[in-house]
Amino acid sequence: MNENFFALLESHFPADRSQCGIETLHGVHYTWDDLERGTAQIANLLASLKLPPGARVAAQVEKSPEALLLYLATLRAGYVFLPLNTAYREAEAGYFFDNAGPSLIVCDPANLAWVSRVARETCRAIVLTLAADGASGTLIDEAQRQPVEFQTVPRAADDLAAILYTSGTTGRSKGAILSHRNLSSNALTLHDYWSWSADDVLIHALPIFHVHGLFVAAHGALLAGARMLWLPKFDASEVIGLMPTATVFMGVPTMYGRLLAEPAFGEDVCANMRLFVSGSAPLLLETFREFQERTGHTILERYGMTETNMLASNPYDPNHGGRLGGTVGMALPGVSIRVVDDRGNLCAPGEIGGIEVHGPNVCLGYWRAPEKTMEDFTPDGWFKTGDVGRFGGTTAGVKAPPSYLTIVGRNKDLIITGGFNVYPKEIEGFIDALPGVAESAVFGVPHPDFGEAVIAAVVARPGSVLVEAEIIKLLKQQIANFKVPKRIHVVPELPRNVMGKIQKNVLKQTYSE
Ligand code: MCA
Ligand code: AMP
Repeated sequence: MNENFFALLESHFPADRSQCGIETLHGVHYTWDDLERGTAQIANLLASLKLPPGARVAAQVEKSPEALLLYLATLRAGYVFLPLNTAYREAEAGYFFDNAGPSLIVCDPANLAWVSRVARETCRAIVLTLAADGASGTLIDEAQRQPVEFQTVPRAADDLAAILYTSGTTGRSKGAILSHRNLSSNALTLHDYWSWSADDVLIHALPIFHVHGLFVAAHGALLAGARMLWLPKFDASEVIGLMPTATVFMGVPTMYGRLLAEPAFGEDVCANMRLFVSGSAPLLLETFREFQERTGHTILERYGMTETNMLASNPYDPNHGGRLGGTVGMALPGVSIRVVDDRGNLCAPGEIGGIEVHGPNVCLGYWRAPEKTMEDFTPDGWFKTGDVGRFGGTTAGVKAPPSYLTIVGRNKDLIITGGFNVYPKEIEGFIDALPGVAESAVFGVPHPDFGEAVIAAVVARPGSVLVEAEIIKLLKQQIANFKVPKRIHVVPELPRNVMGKIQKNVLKQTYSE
């Protein structure tokens, strides 16, 4: 049996392939036939490039249906997909090219010059382009000349399908290596658990360079043979405009906050909807409750990671239990979750400890980093999430059954801003390298829109004068915009404890407002 994840998706395409699979904001329809033929053409192009077995295909392109086809075609051709955030600047992308060693990079035509140069200096990949409109670029030009049929390349369940980089606590990103089994097991589980059907219509407004948009949302619709309304990016009023014709929406908490900020958003708009899913960051109980009051719908919060795909979810089916705000629900079928204390002993219900996970959804490890894989897996093969939580217990006066997991914090120094992860250490490295900076501390503070905002406290070298706007400008030239601190506080010294460790909690308190 061919365990290639694309073969599974393809076997679920609707019998009538003339139906619409993807519809854009401009009313362009991509039928299932188009998806079949488009992926075949790109897969034929990839095959014609004679990439080595296991080759990585990196994509740093704007969201378009063709960008999704590139992902699917990479799987279909038996290669390994490596999506990159479009916000990454040269130095960031260069690290990924160097570390992952892709054989092919597909980039935006506007970035061709620097991507080609960095590719030459790092991985010597072939570089093709795909424009934001999806209709132009050398990838499309060359794919259009290819045959519209392609025999999906056989893959074993443990063969690599994708590498997704996740920020590392030491400042360097780690590539989570995901197999075809990782993708198929999670997609099949969510298909059943969230009751996907061919009648569903998904509003797809998430970026497709992360697990949430690329896997959870897109796989759900593809596996159900359901139509996707494809937005290049999230825009609250556009989403509200589409909602009366849709049934499913998936978003990060910032998106729910932005929907609620629109006066036009309410029960009428949501009348046709059956499912709202939230994840990637904690959903505030206030947002959960306000959403319920305004729309009559209860958001389903679930919990996932790049390394594990989805691991826990509130129930869809009321017979399995209620959706409890503040919790991330139960371990998904086939996934095991345990909460352990510092010595690795299981915590009793209500007790807080480290969350660990095991199952066919968990990645095979980190790309070319066996020591990091060793660090993040226990000797008995469980993955340490770095999140802290408990089963059961009471949140805001509501007692959760012992099967419900609540995340109460993280034991990793991580900021989640609008669903994107930022590791303070990485940003501190960039700030400390700026002229006139003696040292810095980067931390997160509550933010009404992004959930958390990145903030920095910076100490100047003797004789230097630091200006906030200047530091922000310099950082924007080097790192993705979402990582750039929203505020920089120039301080005479950083608060330290008796051991000399910087007290980020003190900084957080001081600058929370
Ligand atoms: C944009 N900016 C941000 C963010 N996004 N700053 C901090 N955090 C962000 N998330 C910057 C912009 O570059 C701009 O900077 C300024 O903030 C205002 O941008 P705005 O126009 O308001 O933002 P936007 O373009 O509307 O984007 C907001 C967004 C977006 C739609 C919420 O961030 C987004 O799509 N987030 C989803 C992330 C996601 O998919 N995460 C899934 C990870 P300037 O003013 O300087 O130009 S997968 C995952 O976590 C796991 C597996 C899971 O469980 O799902
Ligand atoms: P990433 O590295 O982008 O895969 O982010 C994974 C992290 O996002 C997890 O380790 C959690 O800290 C966080 N996360 C994902 N879903 C939720 C959720 N529903 N509630 C709280 N945190 C979440």
